[in-house]
Amino acid sequence: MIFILFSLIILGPSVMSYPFVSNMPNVDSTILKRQQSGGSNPGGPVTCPFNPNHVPAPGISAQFPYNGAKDGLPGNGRGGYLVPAPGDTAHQYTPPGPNDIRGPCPGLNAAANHNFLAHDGITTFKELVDAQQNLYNIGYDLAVVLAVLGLTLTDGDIVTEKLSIGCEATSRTSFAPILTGPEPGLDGHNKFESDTSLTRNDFFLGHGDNFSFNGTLYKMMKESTGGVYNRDNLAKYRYERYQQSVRDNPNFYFGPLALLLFGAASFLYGLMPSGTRNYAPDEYTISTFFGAEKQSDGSYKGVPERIPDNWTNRVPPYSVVDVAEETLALYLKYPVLFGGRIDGGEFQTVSYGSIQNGILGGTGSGTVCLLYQIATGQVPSSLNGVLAPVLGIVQFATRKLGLAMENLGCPQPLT
Ligand code: HEM
Ligand SMILES: *[C@@H]1O[C@H](CO)[C@@H](O)[C@H](O)[C@H]1NC(C)=O
Ligand SMILES: *[C@@H]1O[C@H](CO)[C@@H](O)[C@H](O)[C@H]1NC(C)=O
Ligand SMILES: CC(=O)N[C@H]1CO[C@H](CO)[C@@H](O)[C@@H]1O
Repeated sequence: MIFILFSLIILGPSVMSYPFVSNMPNVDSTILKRQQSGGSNPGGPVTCPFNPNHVPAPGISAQFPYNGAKDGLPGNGRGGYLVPAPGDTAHQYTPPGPNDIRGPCPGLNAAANHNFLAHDGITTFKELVDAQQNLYNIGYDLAVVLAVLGLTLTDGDIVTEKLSIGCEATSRTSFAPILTGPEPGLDGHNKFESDTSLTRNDFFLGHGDNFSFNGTLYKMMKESTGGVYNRDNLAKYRYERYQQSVRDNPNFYFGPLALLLFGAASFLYGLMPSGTRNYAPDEYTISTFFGAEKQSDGSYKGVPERIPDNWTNRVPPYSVVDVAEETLALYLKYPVLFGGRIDGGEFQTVSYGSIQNGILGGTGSGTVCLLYQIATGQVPSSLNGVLAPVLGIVQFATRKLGLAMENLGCPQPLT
């Protein structure tokens, strides 16, 4: 907490990239109100499961090579195969036990439930990059961008390169908890985790729990889309969620990182559909990945996420350019303002990169570079209370992204 405040108030560059925050008359209480995590709050270390038996993900083998991604390096990018591979017992579905951490991302939860990530939910940069390629056939460039975002925006540890896919497990991710301060993991709010998720509560409305599956929201998504989770229907549902949050959430914040929610929405039709079902983004597929189990009374209960039976992944890799184009396409169907409000006050817009006065500018390459800008550390992160602030993260991200994104022509960060 101290570190979050510290980085927002002291670090000029971070504040400038968040004018919405810096313009607030009362920055301290604002941040405090939005960042009540940690301790025994939802997502905090007190209630976070602890599994003393950390077993790294088994990875691929000569017998079951998937697309050949290992050690955080590029695989061959060729998808269209069954996952798990027939006979590959190492990657069969294994539900999480009470000591295993799961979080807000159905894609990573499913990966951990099939041992593409360490089953206890404490994963690494390399596991994330490998799993995204081998399981989903995500392109190497996007796999690296998402893994960098996971580690930097949500306070994984850039020294150990470890990250909790859910609640705060600093004792297991940090190289030195005293130096790094708390590392909240993917549950940490308003860095990666944002308001207006598809199936997660807004932070404020959920009393701090914005990461658990919410069956009411899943049902709304199903009814709004008619169970066809394509671009048009998800664009509409995302717009409805935005309106719902504007109406109900006096502390609604839809900042630059909310862009990532559009990207995640595109995963429902871009990554989850199966070749054995003609790549249809249908109810069976989506409910299985989301762990949404329909009850006899018509409500939905959260159960562990899994890969649908007889599932084959997409054939061409899903790249950064793909996700940027889909992000923009989803946004442009129902353009909304980026910004937020405090205690029901007036809505204030943000400007950041190709988002100006709350409006996302309409070019695919602008959106690619916006993702790059977010990934290279120009957004506040709590990691930097004591470690070389911002610069360390920028260097980490730039180093990781160099190979993956150097050809995209985005302005390079100053390091
Ligand atoms: C390193 C890689 C990844 C990281 C760090 C990551 C992280 C996250 C986080 C923090 C959220 C919560 C956002 C929010 O609700 O505010 C999220 C949501 C989501 N992620 Fe991921 N993710 C990754 C990869 C994937 C993959 C590979 C898939 C799918 C195959 C996926 C699918 C989704 C979906 C569909 C949501 C939206 C859930 C909802 O709104 O209910 N993610 N992810
Ligand atoms: C789920 O979301 C609905 C709609 O926003 C909300 O009314 C309800 O309180 C949420 N349920 C839980 C358990 O948080
Ligand atoms: C699984 O998918 C394959 C490839 O499309 C198909 O040949 C097979 O019949 C399917 N099996 C089941 C059990 O659905
Ligand atoms: C603090 C709080 O409201 N926690 C609730 C959030 O939502 C989950 C279910 O999604 C409840 O089990 C928690 O009690």
